[in-house]
Amino acid sequence: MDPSIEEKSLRAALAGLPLAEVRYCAVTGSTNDDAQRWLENGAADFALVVADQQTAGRGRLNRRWITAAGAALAFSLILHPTQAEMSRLALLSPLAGLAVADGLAACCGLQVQIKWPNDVLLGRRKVCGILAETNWQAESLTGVVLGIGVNVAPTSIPPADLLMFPATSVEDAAGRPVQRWELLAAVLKALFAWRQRLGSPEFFQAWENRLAFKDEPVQVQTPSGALEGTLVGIDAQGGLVLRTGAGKREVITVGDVSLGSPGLRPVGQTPTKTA
Ligand code: BT5
Repeated sequence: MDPSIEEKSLRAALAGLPLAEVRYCAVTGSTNDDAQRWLENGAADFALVVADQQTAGRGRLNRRWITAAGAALAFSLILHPTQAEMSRLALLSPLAGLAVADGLAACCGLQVQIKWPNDVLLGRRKVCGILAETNWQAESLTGVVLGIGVNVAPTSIPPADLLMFPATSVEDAAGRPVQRWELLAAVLKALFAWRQRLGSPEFFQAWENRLAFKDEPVQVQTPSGALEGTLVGIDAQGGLVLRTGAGKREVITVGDVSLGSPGLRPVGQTPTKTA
């Protein structure tokens, strides 16, 4: 579609939301990189960068995120954390996960699971990835960039050999076409609402209710090695709680979760231990 028509339709869908400013790019490297630069040049709270296509989209740990043209949502929201939010920065990516969950429920009637820390799954396949990044100048926090990518049309799903975990799209799950800017508006609306309740009991309850693989055997790859155990839940800081075979409680703050059952391991990943 003509980029100016896309942009008009995007701006119409976002009208009425309390966004500071919206920048639209037909093609960019990474909306998170654009948002970081904008933040350094004075972007306000709730400034938003949206791209139709990314050529250098990023995941966590410098992994790649693929955004095909005309088929996905790729956007980055700039936040200036309040004093209260400063002590809860780790909850900003689950905030995005809850927003995507509510947006998909409101817009498409879909029920998602959140794979800790912040992948959004439909039917145990990844439909959305989230990358929250802080921006510091010397000792002070300039702001946070909350980057969100959602596979909307089936053509947004990357080839299986590029995936760590099986993927799907919103339209595959909904069984009908979805207007992506309407979905974006629903996600942002939910994000504004959850931000008011960041770290509240309802926030943790909603997160736990959608937590993927609860009470199931999982394997977690952490920077210091792999851990296996039963997924118990989330602690008050947003860490993942596992109960290992020896009955020990382990809290993990950084890692990638996969199911302990061999059939559902991330694509291409082999277990370090057999159960
Ligand atoms: C993520 O990282 O899932 C975070 C992705 C964040 C993307 C958004 S898009 C807007 C903003 N701008 C950016 O540059 N980034 C953000 P991680 O958990 O590390 O997962 C990365 C892995 O997901 C890759 O290694 C692939 O296996 C897989 N992957 C890549 N593209 C995918 C896609 N479109 N759908 C499903 N899985 C994908």
